[in-house]
Amino acid sequence: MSPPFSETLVQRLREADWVTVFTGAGMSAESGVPTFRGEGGIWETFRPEELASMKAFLRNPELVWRWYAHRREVMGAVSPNPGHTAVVRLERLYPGFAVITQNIDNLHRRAGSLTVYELHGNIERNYCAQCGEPYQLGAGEPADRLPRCTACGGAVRPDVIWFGEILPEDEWKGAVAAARSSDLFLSVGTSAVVYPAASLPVMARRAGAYLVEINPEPTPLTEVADEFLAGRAGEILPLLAEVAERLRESTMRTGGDRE
Ligand code: BV8
Ligand code: ZN
Repeated sequence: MSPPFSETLVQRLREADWVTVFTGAGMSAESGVPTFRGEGGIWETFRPEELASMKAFLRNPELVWRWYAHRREVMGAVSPNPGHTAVVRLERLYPGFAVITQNIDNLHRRAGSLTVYELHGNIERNYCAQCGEPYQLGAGEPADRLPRCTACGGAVRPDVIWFGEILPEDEWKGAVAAARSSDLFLSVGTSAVVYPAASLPVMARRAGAYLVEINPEPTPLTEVADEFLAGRAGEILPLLAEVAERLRESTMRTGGDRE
């Protein structure tokens, strides 16, 4: 089946120097990680502020810790899906490449992606909310009991960015530089409602990137994007990677001159 990609997208896949893939929870849906806002999403049962915020943690650290312990367990038990692997295949084809993810599940790194900007942190890292000391969960430690900092006895929290918290500076700077360098910017599996992350696709487009959105549903980004590919990440990204490999290999074989 020939892929449903436009001439412009094919041309960018052939000629891009820099490709960026921006991902949200929909990227991991096919691995079995529930999204946030869709049906069956984790936030159907309560509002995000109730748990993904410092206020919630201060009010009830045990509850928030248990919620993340549950999510860590889910994320640890799943594997990267063909969408993640396709992103790794794409990374090998372009001199400039970055993954910018809002996901905290570490699945891009586990799939083998090398340049990954984790805007909202990583659930596998924890630190003391009091003194900032990193905290390594002990192997035999009961996962759902709130750990205490070995240095100061403070409550330990997951190294994720909660609402109202600023994004890690290096990750944000790297993501902005990648967006601004992109010839092709793929926004995959995100509802594009959380800021400042959701400003990156538009930033990329303003800087000259061809903006492609991959999602089974339209989002607020759809009307801004140059191309909307309706479908699942695990189905469309492998098709994209296949086309890109064919195009880039033929370019390499003919020594880089355009057909
Ligand atoms: C900050 C980590 C301030 C924790 C998360 C009013 C207007 C605008 C902005 C604001 C506002 N009020 C407050 C704000 C700012 C706020 C914000 O944007 N709120 C939104 C909700 C309105 N932002 C913040 O607070 C940020 N910090 O602004 O700081 C500041 C500034 C200066 C100085 C001091 C402070 C911090 C935001 C980070 C919050 N942390 N997560 C955790 O995970 O528990 S957000 C959370 O949402 C996740 O990171 C998630 O990734 C992110 C975005 O969600 P998505 O990834 O898009 O997931 P979602 O479920 O929504 O969508 C999934 C999509 O996938 C759907 O479209 C679906 O159709 C699609 N899909 C499903 N299956 C598939 C698929 N796609 C492809 N394939 C499939 N198979
Ligand atoms: Zn401490």
